[in-house]
Amino acid sequence: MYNKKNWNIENLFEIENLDNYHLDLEKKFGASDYKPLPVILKRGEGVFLWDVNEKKYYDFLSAYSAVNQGHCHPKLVNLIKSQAETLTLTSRAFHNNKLGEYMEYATKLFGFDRLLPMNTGAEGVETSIKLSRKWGYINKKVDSNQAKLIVCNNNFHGRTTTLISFSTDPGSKDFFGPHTPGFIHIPHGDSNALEKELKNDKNIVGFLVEPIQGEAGVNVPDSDYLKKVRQLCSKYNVLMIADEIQTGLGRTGSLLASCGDCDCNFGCEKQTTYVRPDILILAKALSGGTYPISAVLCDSEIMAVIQPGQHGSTFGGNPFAASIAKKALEIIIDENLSQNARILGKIFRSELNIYIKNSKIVDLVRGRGLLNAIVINDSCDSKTAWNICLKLRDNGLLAKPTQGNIIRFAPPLIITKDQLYDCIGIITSTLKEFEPK
Ligand code: IF1
Repeated sequence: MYNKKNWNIENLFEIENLDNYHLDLEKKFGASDYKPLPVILKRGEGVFLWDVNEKKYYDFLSAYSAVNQGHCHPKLVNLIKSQAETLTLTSRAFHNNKLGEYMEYATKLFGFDRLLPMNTGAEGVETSIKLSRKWGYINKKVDSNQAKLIVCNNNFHGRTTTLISFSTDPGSKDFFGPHTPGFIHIPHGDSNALEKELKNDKNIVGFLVEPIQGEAGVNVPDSDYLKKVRQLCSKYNVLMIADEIQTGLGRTGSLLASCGDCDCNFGCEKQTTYVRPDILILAKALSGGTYPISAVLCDSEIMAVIQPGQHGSTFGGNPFAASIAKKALEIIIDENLSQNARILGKIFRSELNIYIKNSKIVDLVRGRGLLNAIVINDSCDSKTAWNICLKLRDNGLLAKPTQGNIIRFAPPLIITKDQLYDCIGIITSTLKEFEPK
């Protein structure tokens, strides 16, 4: 605990207004697992954040796409208040009166038989690995303890010991071994590489894939990639596992990135571009950024492999989380957030492309919906992208670099056209400051 006795009231007042107060406390008492952009936030509403000095910012990270519905969405806040007064946690030792309705709503919305509730995204991915391994042993007669999953180079699926075991980022995995075995790597976006592996090994049970790689720098594969993946997984009787933790829930301009380039809210099974994974993992915006909630969806044949005592979580599926998740999904549908992301994303990329034509500092803009990134024309270990983000902050917009020279732009999906144009103005005028004279 910070020793407040050292400070008299006047002192404390002064310090509260001093940027370094909170920062110093974190520095002194926290772990060094993050290097945040130097801004101390205290309030959020919709697309905006305010720092401790009441400076207002556009949020262009959305807490890594968890706040698709906007900060402190009033419908979520009201629901949280009332559910907090009523019932929060029972554990799954007992039933509660919120879980079933949420499960029905979510499974019907996404078109799967069943939902398994967890908390963090990483737990959702872990759950999908357990499901697919056991499905393989039971349904595919995979050799005992030999189940393998195919994953992609440059993947990001979370931070648990098993998930970092198949990371290809040395910073994420080195010195945290021994690593969990049973993972095969292929390049993202390469269906030929997938088939080559599938042909070779009958013990492969699943292919775990981000439809668009987020942390790797918003890598969008060819438009027919997922379709080919689907066909290959079916051909070789392997589960297609879509990690839509970052790409799902409207972010890429459709309810799921697996919907591909399709305009409908969902119901996209009729659309030619929809690819239905065997296992779908959701998290982040499943709570609108209010609480850690994840979910794994699949059909009965797969879900049935987990029986009582074989998986679970103290908090997963609690009535607080279940009611929040249902509301968070309803907001995405009711407020047409997928469509908004689709339309505004196109504007964002086309406006930035106009800027890039005469730019020496920005190489390209890429993305889908409101998950976008610009690539800065400088080496990965340069400070340029970081310095641009500092300048963006000064100019009232918060974004964060990834991979050193890439800046991700992902505002809440409730952003309006006028706000977006305002932001494009901030971004392009900030970039201009970095163009060589
Ligand atoms: C950090 C990135 C985003 C994810 C996908 C699973 C998880 C994530 C596709 C795990 C989480 C987060 C975690 C956060 C940074 C962040 C991130 F830059 F690392 F890649 F969003 F872009 N699958 N991504 O993106 O979910 O367990 O965190 O709930 O770890 O620093 P989680």
